[in-house]
Amino acid sequence: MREIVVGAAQLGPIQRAEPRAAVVARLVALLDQAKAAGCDLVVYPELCLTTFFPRWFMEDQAEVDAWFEREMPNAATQPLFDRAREHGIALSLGYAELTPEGRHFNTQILTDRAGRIVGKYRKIHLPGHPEFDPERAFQHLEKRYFEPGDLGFPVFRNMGAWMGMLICNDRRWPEAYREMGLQGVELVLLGFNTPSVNSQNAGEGPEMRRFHSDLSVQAGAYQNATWVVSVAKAGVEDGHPLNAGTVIVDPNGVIVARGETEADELVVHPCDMDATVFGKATIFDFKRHRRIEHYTRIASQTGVIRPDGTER
Ligand code: CDV
Repeated sequence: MREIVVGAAQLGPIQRAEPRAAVVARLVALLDQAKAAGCDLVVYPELCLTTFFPRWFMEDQAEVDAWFEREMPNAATQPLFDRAREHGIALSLGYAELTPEGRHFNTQILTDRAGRIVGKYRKIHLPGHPEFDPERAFQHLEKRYFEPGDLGFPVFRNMGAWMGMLICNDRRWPEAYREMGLQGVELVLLGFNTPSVNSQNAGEGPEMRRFHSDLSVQAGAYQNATWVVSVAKAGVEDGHPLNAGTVIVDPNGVIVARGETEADELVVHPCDMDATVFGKATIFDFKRHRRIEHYTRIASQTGVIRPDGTER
């Protein structure tokens, strides 16, 4: 048995005017709850230090850059890192990263129990659009404010387990899990901000969105025999509802713990890394069963090309 007690630290809404210090105080409060609950590792959502700013159209780069962190930890987040080290709890959290070279990424990091950063992932599947879109009910400008991640899908050894990270839209792409599955991942940590309605399809509401989210993480877990911890930012941010749906999924694809609110909430589950062994050794023993000679299209073609040569 290799048990890691995981706390999925769902966040309620963060309003545009809420300063980082107030948000970090909420993250620390969840960390204290996690300590009381016996957690070894706490996972926070995507862009967890600010409101989901890609919904706002901005042209002034200085205004955009104000949402980004130039270093991690920094003055605002140091109290979180200090408390995590004090408690001996590892962290994974998402934030907007501005590199010294001026590059912008939607990033998630992983620390060990001493508060040292041992892993970094930069979001690869960026949804949305780069310019203001008057056709949409609201904007989703990730393609404007971030560039696609440049680190691939790395897997890290931490706390005696193999851990990887995904960010929000990545959870819908089977290739993302499989890249980590092929590195033996046992625990996938991911955070998300999913609007409760589809900006291009008013008929797609919260229930369908929840179904798609669950379906994606359950499939990713089962098909790679890995735990998946999927953590929401939820509730209404400046009039814009975000779907809840925090879940912890076991390597059979079963949801073993679920958030019940749209507020700050800690969802806890003891995750045995050895529960991944059976699936990895049998039905998803990749070495015995994969047929890569038939998968070349996956890594050489992006969009659809029909057998008659037409594209969609
Ligand atoms: N932050 C996200 O990546 N959100 C997308 C929405 C736009 C569909 C998601 O996949 O949940």
